[in-house]
Amino acid sequence: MTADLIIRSDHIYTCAQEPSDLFMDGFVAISGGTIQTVAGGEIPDEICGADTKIIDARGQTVIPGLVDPHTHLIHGGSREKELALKLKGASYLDILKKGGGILSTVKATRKASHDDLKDKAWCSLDQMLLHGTTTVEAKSGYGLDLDTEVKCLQLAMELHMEHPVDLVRTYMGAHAIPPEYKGNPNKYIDFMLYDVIPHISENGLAEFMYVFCEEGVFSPQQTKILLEAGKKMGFKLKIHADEIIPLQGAELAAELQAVSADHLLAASDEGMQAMKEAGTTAVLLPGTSFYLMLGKYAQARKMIDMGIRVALASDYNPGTCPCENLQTIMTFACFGMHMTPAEILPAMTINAAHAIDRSEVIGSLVPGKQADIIILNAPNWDYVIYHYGINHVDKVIKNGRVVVDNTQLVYQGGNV
Ligand code: IZC
Ligand code: ZN
Repeated sequence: MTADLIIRSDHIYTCAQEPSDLFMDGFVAISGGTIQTVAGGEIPDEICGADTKIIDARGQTVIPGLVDPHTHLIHGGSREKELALKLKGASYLDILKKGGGILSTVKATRKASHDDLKDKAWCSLDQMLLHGTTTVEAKSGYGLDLDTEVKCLQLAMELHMEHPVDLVRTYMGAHAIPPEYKGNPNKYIDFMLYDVIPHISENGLAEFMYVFCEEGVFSPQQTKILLEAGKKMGFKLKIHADEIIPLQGAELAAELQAVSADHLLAASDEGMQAMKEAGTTAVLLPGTSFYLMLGKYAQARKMIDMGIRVALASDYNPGTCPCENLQTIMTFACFGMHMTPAEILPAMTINAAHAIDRSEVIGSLVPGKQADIIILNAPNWDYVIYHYGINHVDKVIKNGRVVVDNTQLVYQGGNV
């Protein structure tokens, strides 16, 4: 069968299986939006038809499209005014207690029209795509009431259908206690358990459920009740675990067989061991550690050495990491957490795909997988991490179609 598109390069990192995951001279052939062949050597004549397009990426680096498994993509407004408060010493939880932080974004999101939310999220998705991200997990959690949560999750589906970037949806009603339930957290939890979670499940509005388990927000006991209910209603689970205070979130993630536990700066050794045994992916968010000025990062080295699957994500959100660019996150992963370039690459591709239960379809250059591929203006992968602060992405191929070319967006009307 002839290919629609063939990419030739001397640095193709497939992220399939070490050590055979780098072709120093080879090609990737794509047909019907799917990877057909990845091989070393010359391109065989029989896959080149009259309409086959060939991209010569020799001198450049070819890797799978980046996967961002933790974002808060859809929200209204921005929170730049909190920056000065933070610099004066106010903590993230102090700002939240004063009705700022998450609750100010809730107010802005409730007020925003569908089109305003869509335009803002679309711009963010364009930025992500320009920087090499081809699949994004998106959490709700800035509506909290039923209508706004549903509005945001429906919008995420609309964006998935219309924008080239693929979206995976997560319900996160358990992000903060909304003002209408102030002082009455149990009533809000009942509202989620009996009204919102069943509605979202019955209408197929989200695949995952996530709870912000943190001191002063949702306790481990409340988290467990919510996630167990979600699991019974068919959701896959994710947990905000041990970011600031150790609350045995990693242990809980393992116990509930969560797909991922996210943050983990304060995770215990026992919790990490339990995650390893349960096969729970660790999603680390070093951009957030940097932006919160914590002076501390998750123990990526220890987790990798223990054999835990480690993924990286942006945590793109208006409070603790307003950054869509995964290449910036790579800088913090390397220089903050001491992950090597060879560890960062799978953490942003195949391991990130595992974190959203998509490892069968994306995350590596393997025949039969979706043809999501990026071509970087760099002679090899290590160079991308080494030369920081610029966008290395030259081309993005999404589902076999070129959507970023020569560093510019070239898709038409979305719907790739
Ligand atoms: O809006 O501050 N961590 N939730 C939990 C966030 C960060 C997002 C925000
Ligand atoms: Zn987050």
